[in-house]
Amino acid sequence: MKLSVPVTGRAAAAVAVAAATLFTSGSIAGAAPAPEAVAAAPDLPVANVKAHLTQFQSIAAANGGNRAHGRAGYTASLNYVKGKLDAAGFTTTVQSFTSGGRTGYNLIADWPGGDTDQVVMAGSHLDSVTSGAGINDNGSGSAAVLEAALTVARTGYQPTKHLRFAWWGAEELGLVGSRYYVNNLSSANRARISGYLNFDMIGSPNPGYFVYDDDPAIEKTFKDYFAGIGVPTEIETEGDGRSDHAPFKSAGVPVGGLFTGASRAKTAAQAAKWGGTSGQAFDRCYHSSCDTTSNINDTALDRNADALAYAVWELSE
Ligand code: DTR
Ligand code: ZN
Ligand code: ZN
Repeated sequence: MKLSVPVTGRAAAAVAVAAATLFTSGSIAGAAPAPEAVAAAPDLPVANVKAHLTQFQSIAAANGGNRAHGRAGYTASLNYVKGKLDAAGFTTTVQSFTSGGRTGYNLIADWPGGDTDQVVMAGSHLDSVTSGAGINDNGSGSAAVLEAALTVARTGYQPTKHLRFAWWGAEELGLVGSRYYVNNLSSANRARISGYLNFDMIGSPNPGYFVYDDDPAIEKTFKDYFAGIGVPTEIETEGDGRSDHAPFKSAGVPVGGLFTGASRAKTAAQAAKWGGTSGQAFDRCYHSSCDTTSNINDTALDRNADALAYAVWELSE
């Protein structure tokens, strides 16, 4: 089983491309002062996010049908993500741990620059259950976080705060990788994390649009995005403590995130505002072998990936 050794992979410096910046140049005498320059988050092409999902599907097919902790499919998934990040100029670190007698791995990617006393993190678990490829759970979050990171590099974004992206191992065994990461942070490094954004299941086939209601500022950032595109949201109530934001929250880090639903059934009221099928689970293939690339709602994936980018840009500038 090939795993890239824990190295800091740094390719040639990313070609700096002027980030899309929205600002009012100068101000007319007597007018209100010009607003601060606000870096506008770019749109993440959903085709790019789906291309990563296709890779995850192929990886599962070539490795026993899954991408689960301790299996070849997980290692191959990590190598795929790491290879893209190394080529884009990220500093990557592979953190290993043991769970259930098998070795697991977290992948951490730091974007060089920014104030390392103010670290904005975005993360997702990369492992699937053993029963399938885990494309919605959680290839969707992993692919969107990857595409956001690659977009930071492609646009040469240089925010005030430091950006760190993470792909967790063994979430399905009980948030093992993310808890290992948080527990092994010094208190000083834990205090440096100004926020952790979690993305676990963001492309459900019968989607809802749920926003975590943990940190008010992060919650507002996500709600502002969805309000801006005219999509109503609800507070996420199914998952308190059920995904990788939980260890960060327990350590006092402000957290937030997005979710499109798992095995709970969509109500008639929810179907009236979001479309889809009432009385049917948000994801009928949750933890099943049918969680493949055909188990994704492209509109939900697109909207949540763009909301992810919006929040990363807004919270790091
Ligand atoms: N624990 C996740 C699925 C999950 C269930 N409820 C929530 C709420 C928020 C995020 C994720 C979830 C898993 O099976 O990976
Ligand atoms: Zn799961
Ligand atoms: Zn999950």
